[in-house]
Amino acid sequence: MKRIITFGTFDIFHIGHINILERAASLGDYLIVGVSSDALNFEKKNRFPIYNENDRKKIISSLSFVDEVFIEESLELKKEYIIKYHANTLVMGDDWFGRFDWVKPACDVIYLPRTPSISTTEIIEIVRSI
Ligand code: C2G
Repeated sequence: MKRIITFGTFDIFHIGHINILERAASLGDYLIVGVSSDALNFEKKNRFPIYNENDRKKIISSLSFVDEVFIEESLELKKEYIIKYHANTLVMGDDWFGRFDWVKPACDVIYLPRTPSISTTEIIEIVRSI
């Protein structure tokens, strides 16, 4: 059985998120998703997500092609999560291209193209400007 793992914030859930999760699921038999914690987001982006981690986790858990969801507390723990969840392949969007190659002894790494013209940041900017 091929186990896929992927990570993300998935704030203000949109079609780009669905597309990458669907494509990640299609590469294996079991999809595990690490949802970035609120604190990790603050560290990375200097702002808290619009939806809190429990709500973001609940949204991702409700998708039919997602099998298991956990909260990702740190970017540096990638390899530990991969081992803990027995993942064979790490899938990330290509905005992260090359950034997680260091986990490669633990599993394969695949970067998939992002869905063009949509992002959480753009949605926030559009809503702000209305
Ligand atoms: N994504 C995409 N197309 C978009 C927007 C996002 O394919 N138009 C993908 C990203 O490439 C990522 C996933 O959707 O693989 C989640 O995106 P974000 O919520 O922006 O995740 P991020 O904050 O980059 O967190 O450990 C890594 C981090 O947790 C990733």
